[in-house]
Amino acid sequence: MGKDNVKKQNEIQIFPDFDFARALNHGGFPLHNRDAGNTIIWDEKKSRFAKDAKGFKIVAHFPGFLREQNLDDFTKLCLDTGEKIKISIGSGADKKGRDDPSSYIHNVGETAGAVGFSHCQHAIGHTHEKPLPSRSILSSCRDYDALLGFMSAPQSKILSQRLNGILQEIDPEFFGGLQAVRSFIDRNIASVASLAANDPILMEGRSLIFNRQTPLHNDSLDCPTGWQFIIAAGHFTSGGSLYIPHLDLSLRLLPGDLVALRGRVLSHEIEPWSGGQRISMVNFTHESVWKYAKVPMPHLFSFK
Ligand SMILES: O=C(O)CCC(=O)C(=O)O
Ligand SMILES: [Fe+2]
Repeated sequence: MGKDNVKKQNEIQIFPDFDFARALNHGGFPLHNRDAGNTIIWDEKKSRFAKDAKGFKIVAHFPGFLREQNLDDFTKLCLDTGEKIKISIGSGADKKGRDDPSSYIHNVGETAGAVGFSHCQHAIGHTHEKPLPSRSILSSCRDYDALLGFMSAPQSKILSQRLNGILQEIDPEFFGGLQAVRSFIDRNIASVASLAANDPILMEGRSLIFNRQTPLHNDSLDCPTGWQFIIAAGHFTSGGSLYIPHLDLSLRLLPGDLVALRGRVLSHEIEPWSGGQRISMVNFTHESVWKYAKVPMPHLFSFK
């Protein structure tokens, strides 16, 4: 897709060659190549949306979302948590995919590893059973204390509330569905309800990632019509952008920057970075949890 094909309207950029509904139902859209020279780069401190050919919102970019003391406090909380749980590499379910050990950058004095600590999730192949807290939260009293400490720390609670607010703004229908999922959980799954009582984030899924140059993937368990949030923290100073080959779009993802994307359909990867520690937190919601709670997911024709 050439740059000339893209119509700009204030902070909304239309990608006329990409049709989200078709990509979701039939696939078949080419993955562009970052090196071909036509890449659209969003590297300014300006909030923007990307919409597809039919005007569906598919990406939202909020550079500078977390700033100054809030960013420093969040970075510190992430590093302290990683240290307390003795975070490690490649122990998750996806160690041959996006969590391949070779994707981590090892630098002296920096942390490398990832931990998933969803309020609730289904074990693979057990989507008819109750979704329960991630095993990582309950693997030891030490980890329970550290991860619950992360969730209920003031800086992460405030961040969670702000992320809920952003979601409500960009997709009120999806936000309403998530509220219905939460209310089902509160009524039916005591262990999850007790975690959620300490942590306002509505998306039940979360991972915290240190120094991973996340390779190209799509999040195949996420809600098809849903969103995932990626927020960067740490000390790196350049690079580390998020590249979306379907759109040939590279988005700045420096410490404090937030990207929301429909990550089930739009594949994405992290570009190399420099200047220090990279941290990212991903918030997401799995289709199987909505199905278990019998909450309808937004239909393609209803979102904008
Ligand atoms: O490393 C990142 O920030 C991207 C992570 C991601 O896309 C994922 O875990 O699904
Ligand atoms: Fe992802």
